[in-house]
Amino acid sequence: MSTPRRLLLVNGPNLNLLGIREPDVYGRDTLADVERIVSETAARRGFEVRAVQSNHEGVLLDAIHAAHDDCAGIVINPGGLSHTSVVLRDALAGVALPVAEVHISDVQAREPFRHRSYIADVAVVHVTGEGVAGYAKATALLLDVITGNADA
Ligand code: CA2
Repeated sequence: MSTPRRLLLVNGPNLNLLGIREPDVYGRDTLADVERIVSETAARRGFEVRAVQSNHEGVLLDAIHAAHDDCAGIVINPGGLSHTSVVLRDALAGVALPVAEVHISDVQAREPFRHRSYIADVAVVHVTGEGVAGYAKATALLLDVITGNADA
C-alpha cells in the first residue's frame, strides 16, 4: 500500500485555551491558527491534515489508533500529558507511525516536573520553545522523515 498523504495533528488538554489565556507563556495565536499553520505547511508538500484537540485522554487515544489506517505520521503537542501519560506513549508506540513532539514553551526552562516527557523517546522529531512557529518546523521535519528527504 502506498504511503497516505495525510498527517494527524494532535493537541492535548487545555490547548483549546491557546490565545485566550496566559499569552505571556503561550503567545497570542489560537488553536485555529496552529491548525492552519500545520495544514499550510503540509499542503506545500502535498499532504493534508486531520486535526484533533481534546481534553479527554481516551479521545486522543482513539484518534491516534485511527491514524494507523490512513495517516503517514503524527504531529503532537501532548500538553501536560507529556509529563504523566504512559497510555498516550503506548498508543503512539503501538501505531508505529513517525511522531513529531512539539512544545510551545521551553519546558526545560520551566518547573522540574515539565522536564520529563514520556513521549520523547517514541518521537523522531522534537521541537521545544519555539512558540507556535515550532509546529511548522516540526511538520516540515516530520515530512522530511516520511518522504526520505536527504536534507532531513
Ligand atoms: O509548552 C507546551 O506546549 C506545553 O505542552 C503546554 C502544556 C504544558 O503542560 C506543557 O508542560 C508544555 C499546557 C497546555 C495548556 O495550554 C494553555 C494555553 C493557554 C492558556 C492556558 C493553557
